[in-house]
Amino acid sequence: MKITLRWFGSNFDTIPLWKIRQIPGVSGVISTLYDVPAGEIWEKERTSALVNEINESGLELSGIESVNVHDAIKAGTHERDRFIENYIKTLEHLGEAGINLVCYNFMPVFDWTRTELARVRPDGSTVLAYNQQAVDALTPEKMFASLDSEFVLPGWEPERMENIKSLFETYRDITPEKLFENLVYFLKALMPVCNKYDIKMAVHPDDPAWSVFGLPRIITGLDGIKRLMNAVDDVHNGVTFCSGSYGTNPSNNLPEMIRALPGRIHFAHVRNLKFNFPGDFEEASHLSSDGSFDMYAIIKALFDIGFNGPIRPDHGRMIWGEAAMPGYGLYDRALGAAYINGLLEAISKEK
Ligand code: CS2
Ligand code: MN
Repeated sequence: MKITLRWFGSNFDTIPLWKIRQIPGVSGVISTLYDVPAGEIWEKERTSALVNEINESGLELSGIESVNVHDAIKAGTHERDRFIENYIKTLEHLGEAGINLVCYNFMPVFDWTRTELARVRPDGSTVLAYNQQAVDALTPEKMFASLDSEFVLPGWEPERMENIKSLFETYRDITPEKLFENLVYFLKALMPVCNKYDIKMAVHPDDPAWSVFGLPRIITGLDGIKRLMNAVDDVHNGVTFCSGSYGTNPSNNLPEMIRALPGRIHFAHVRNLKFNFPGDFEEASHLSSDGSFDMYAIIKALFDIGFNGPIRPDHGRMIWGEAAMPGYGLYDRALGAAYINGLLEAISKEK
């Protein structure tokens, strides 16, 4: 496994690459062109400039998170083929730059949902948290306003929020079944270019792993992913295994899910959550005993199925007075990386 950190690019991220380079065992970053709107083609020059910048810092670009999928593709509108063509062009440019991992999600309208960006934990650290009652009491616009972040939140960019009413309208008749068909249509169209450049597509789970604001969601558990793996049965159609997203649903058995997907997990996100009561959870440090997941069992399952792609600590807590994009500070993610290193060393020596 290659331990990596997510990095949003020098225009957006407050953390410079040289600091990431100093975390033991971290050999690469997962990045994106954060300012390219979903649906637009990534220019060749900008893609290779990103690779060069990262290489110059002594790291590699281990994959892209994300090339966002335009809502016309997700909703299957008459415009989708044009946007799929653009996505294919972007993949060509990525392939030519030697990149062979692309993470994306297929959540309608927006990405992850949390109701608090800085809930205080007993040790004084702050974390992202989710409360179902709070979601049920709000509209997406009000929730976005109440999050009140000084940073652009990945997946909640202000320009998405501008079109939110018409976006909801677009999805009015989209059932989960229709959304699934649209995902299969999209992936089938991508497979030739993925095969040509050996690019692995890795779908990120929906977060939380159930429907919010009445929108359909399909990547929430093992049945849905297995169905998707069979519908487009090509190794380039794979999964981002994100413990923190699948794990929002306590009935998802994370190690069992990993063991059911050999060869199809191309990217792993690890983070821990603490369930407080039904409908309420908060993010925790990566350490098993701080949250509700058995991190040893998760890493062991990845190891046992022979997963050797990039793995990254996912959201961290905000600690030691750091100010950064919620979930994406340096300190706690570096602790997370160190913990993953420790688990991996122990597991590999057990053999
Ligand atoms: C990430 C997601 O920050 C997070 O929760 O895991 O935003 C993820 O990057 C996207 O869903 C992938 O497209
Ligand atoms: Mn994730």
